[in-house]
Amino acid sequence: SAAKPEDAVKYRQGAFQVIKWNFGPLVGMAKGEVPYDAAKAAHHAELLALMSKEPWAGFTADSAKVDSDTKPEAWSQADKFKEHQQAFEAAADKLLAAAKTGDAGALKPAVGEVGKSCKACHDAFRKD
Ligand code: ASC
Repeated sequence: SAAKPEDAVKYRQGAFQVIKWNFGPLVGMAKGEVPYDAAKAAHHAELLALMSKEPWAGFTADSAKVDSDTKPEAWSQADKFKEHQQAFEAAADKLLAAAKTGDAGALKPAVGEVGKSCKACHDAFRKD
């Protein structure tokens, strides 16, 4: 890749920030801490589903040597890392479908599944 390894790290970190920024309000609605708003839920879920596909481009081979929050296993166990990526993307797609129904009750379990996929990948591949 032509991208500098440090820029690849910044790219994936930026993507995760956008993901976090949009997942937060969905968690708030699922917990009842923020009033349910179908339009806002759909907006955040759209961005989450789109951005769920994006951080992976920043895990370039040569960025493995840049110190970051990512464990070396993300590269040495690439198949497993990919499975986690795909699980997250699938959960984000399901959350988008749930948000589009406009049914507040559908949001909570779908948000829970996304959160589980975040945590599973962090447990395996993110430094603590
Ligand atoms: C978040 C966030 C995560 C996930 C995870 C879910 O809001 O920043 O990394 O949810 O905590 O278990």
